[in-house]
Amino acid sequence: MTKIDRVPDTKQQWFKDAKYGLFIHWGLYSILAGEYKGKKTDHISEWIMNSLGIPAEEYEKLAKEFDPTEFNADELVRRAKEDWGMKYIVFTSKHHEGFAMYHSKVSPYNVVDATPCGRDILRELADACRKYDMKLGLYYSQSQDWHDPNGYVSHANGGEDQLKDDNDKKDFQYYLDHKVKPQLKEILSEYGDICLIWFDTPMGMTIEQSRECVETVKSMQPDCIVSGRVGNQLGDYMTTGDNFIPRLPFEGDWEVPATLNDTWGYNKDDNEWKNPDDIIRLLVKISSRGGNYLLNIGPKASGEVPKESIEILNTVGRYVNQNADGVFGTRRIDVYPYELDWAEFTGKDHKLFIHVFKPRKRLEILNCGNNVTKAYVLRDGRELEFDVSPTCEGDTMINVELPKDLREEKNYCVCLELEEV
Ligand code: FHN
Repeated sequence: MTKIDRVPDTKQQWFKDAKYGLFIHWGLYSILAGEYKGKKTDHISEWIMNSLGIPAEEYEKLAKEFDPTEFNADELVRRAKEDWGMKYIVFTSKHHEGFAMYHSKVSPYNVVDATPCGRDILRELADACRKYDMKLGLYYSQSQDWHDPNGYVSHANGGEDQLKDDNDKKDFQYYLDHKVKPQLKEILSEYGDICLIWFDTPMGMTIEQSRECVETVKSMQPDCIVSGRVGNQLGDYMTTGDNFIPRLPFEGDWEVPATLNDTWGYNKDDNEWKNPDDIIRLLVKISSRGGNYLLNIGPKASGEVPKESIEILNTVGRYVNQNADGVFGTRRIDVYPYELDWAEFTGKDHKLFIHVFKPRKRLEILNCGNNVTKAYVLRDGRELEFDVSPTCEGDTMINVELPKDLREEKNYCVCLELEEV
C-alpha cells in the first residue's frame, strides 16, 4: 500500500473551516425503503434497483408514487444550521438510479415532470439554503446511471438478481455529452451558488472524461469545487472511502462521507444507529487530522427525516454548538503526537482544545508545546487552575484541575491558551 500524505488543496477557506456538513440521500429508492415486491435488499438501500435487478421500465413507475407531503426544506435547513451546527449541505441531485431531484429539461425523468407532486425539491432546498446562509453542494452520479441506456452499471455485492452489466456495449461518451454535461449545466445555472459538486464512483472513466466533468463545472461556476471521486486524481480535494477515517493527518483538504446507520437512502429495517457520543468523537478526530465530516440522512419517501437521525444529530449539535471554537476553523494538529483513550485534541492559532470523552479527576497533558497562559472550560468560559511539572522521564506535564461538577462528566472541552512564540 502506498502512503499518501499529500492530497489536493481546494484553496477555499470555507471548506478548510467547515469541518461538518450534512449529506442527504433522497430519491425514488426512498419509496421502496429496502424492499421490493416482498424481497428485501441486504445492500445499501439506494442500490435496490441494481441489487434486486429491477428493470428500468418497472422502477420508473415509482415516480408516480412520489409525493413528499412531509418534506419541509426550510425546517430541514434550519435544523442543519441551528440545531446541528453544520456548515454545508450536499444533496443528491441525481443518484445512480438516474432520477433527477430537480426540474431537468434534459430528461423528463425528474421530480417535477414525472411525479404527481410536481415539486422542484432542489429549488426548495436552494431557497432555504439562501435564506439561512447555508452553503449548498450537489451530489451528481456522473458514471453510473441505471436508467440511461448508456450509463454504466457496477455491481457492489455479488447477489443473483442484479442489473445486467453490459458496459462494453454502451456509448458512455454519448451519455456524458447528452445527459451528464447538460444536467451539470442546469444544476449550476438555475439554483444559485453551488459550493461543490460531489461526483461519485468514477468507474470506467478516462482521464479526458473526468476532465470534461471538471471543466463543465468550472465553466459554469469557477469557485465551485469538485470531489475526489470525479476520478483520475482531478478532484479539488480527497474523498475518503465511505466511513473511512484516515489515520494520518494528510496535508491538503479531505472529507469523510459517513452514514448514521448502515445505509445512505432510507431503509425501514436498518436500525444500526450509531451512538451520538461516537459521532462527536469522530467529528473531533477528523477535525484534528484536518478533514471534514459529511454525515448523511436518508429521508423517507414522505420527506420525513427518521426520528433516530434527528435525535442523534440534535445531541451531536448540542456539543458542536457549545464548543464551536474547538471544532470550526481548527487545523490539522500535527504538533501534538499523542493519542489518549479519554480525549481528542484540536487546535488553531494559539489554542489547544482538549475534548474530554471520559470522566477524569484532572487533566494531565504531556508536552503540549508552548507555555500555557490560561485554561478554561470552553462552553462557559470558567477559568481552571493548572500547574506545570517535570516528569521523572524528563517530560513536562500540564495538570489542569477540574471543578467537582466536571469530574463526573464526559463530552466537554477545555481550552489551553498557549504563549505565542
Ligand atoms: O454507490 C454510492 C452510494 O450509494 C453512496 O452514494 C455513497 C456515498 O459516498 N457513494 C457510493 C459508494 O461509495
